[in-house]
Amino acid sequence: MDYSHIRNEDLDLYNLIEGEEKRQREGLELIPSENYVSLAVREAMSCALTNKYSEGYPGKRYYGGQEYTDQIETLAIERAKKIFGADHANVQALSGAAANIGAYFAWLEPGDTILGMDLAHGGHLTHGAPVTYMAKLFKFVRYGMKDPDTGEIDYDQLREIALKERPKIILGGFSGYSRSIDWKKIAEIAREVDAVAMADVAHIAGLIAGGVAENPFDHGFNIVTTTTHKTLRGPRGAMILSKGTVSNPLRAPEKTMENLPTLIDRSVFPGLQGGPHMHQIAAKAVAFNEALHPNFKTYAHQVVSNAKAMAEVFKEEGVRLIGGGTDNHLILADVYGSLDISGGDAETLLDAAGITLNKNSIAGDTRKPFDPSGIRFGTPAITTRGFKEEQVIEVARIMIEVLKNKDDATVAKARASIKELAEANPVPESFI
Ligand code: DSN
Repeated sequence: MDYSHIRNEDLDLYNLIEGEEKRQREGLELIPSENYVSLAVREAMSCALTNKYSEGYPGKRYYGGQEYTDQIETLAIERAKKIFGADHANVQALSGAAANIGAYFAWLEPGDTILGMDLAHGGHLTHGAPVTYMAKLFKFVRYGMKDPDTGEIDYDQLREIALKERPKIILGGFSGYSRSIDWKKIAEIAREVDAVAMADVAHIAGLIAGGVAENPFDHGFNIVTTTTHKTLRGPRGAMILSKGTVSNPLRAPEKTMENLPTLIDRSVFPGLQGGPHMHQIAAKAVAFNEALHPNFKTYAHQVVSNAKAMAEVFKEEGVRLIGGGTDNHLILADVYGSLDISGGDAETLLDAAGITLNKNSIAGDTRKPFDPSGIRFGTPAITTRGFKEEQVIEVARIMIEVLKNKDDATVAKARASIKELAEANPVPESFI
């Protein structure tokens, strides 16, 4: 990207941006929720649409001058619907948290109950962590894994809690879970207790788009939320997809499943947000077009093959993996239990070696969240760089060596190898 105007106006900021560009170029990104977007997505993010206000929805805005914005938002909506087989897409949600909150308020009243995955078993902050405002407004009850070593979700427990608590939403989805979810089972339980089945697929949206993970809509889910910047490889942002009919988004309809799309639109605007970020919506449209390209299928399959290959190396080296392996793009390893290093120290050491990942609590963790027992890492970003099994196995071996030896010499040697790997696999400018 050309940053000449920033450089002329604000050298301090320019230097910091350049530093981050270099960090991303020379290191390897293994945070499973991060990725590299195309230059087309970045161009859309910095285009003139950032100047525009567009409260409302296509054809029903509160501001003039919507000749192009209406068409841009419609493009993003139609592409999103096509990718996920949805009846409706709200592409205005600014972030994953806003998408989830928007979906909760579309269907619930304060005090209502949501049944979601236990945070310690892989659920997300916005699925009812006690520190969130949502946890003060709604009652969250939780299901979890039967056994962290196999990762199988306890669907009997899920059903029992659903029958007892009668939640209005049953939520499937995660930010730290490496196995597949039985969407059909969850949707069946939701129907049994007359709840809306909602999936937060933020982590695996790209895998669904690429046909390598199951789509909750194919199994009877009513609402699917997702961020757009993880495996889906778009700009930071989110969307809410739903099944049902669409009426006037600015009128309050009855709370019926058929009206979910309208309830969601009203919940996002005017309920939760003001003006949509039209540059972000344009960038989503670009990314959705890329996700519809046949190349994206190849990418998504490689993301999973790479994660499986890395998981095997860790297993061969005797490292305990939560879930016993991976079906998706991420791996959760108990480094404290297996390699006698805390998650925090592992993150710091690997950072010094040029590998970025995050410390993560594991089910039943005896350590504090800020320095837990686990690390979480994954393959979306390095797969975008073109890494195949051979290279990710090399990366996994380097990681193990650093975590086992824990000394400066090993870190320095690893850093040199990682830089070499990164330089041999530059971040591509476009994907189609
Ligand atoms: N922060 C994201 C993640 O890393 O999984 C989820 O919002």
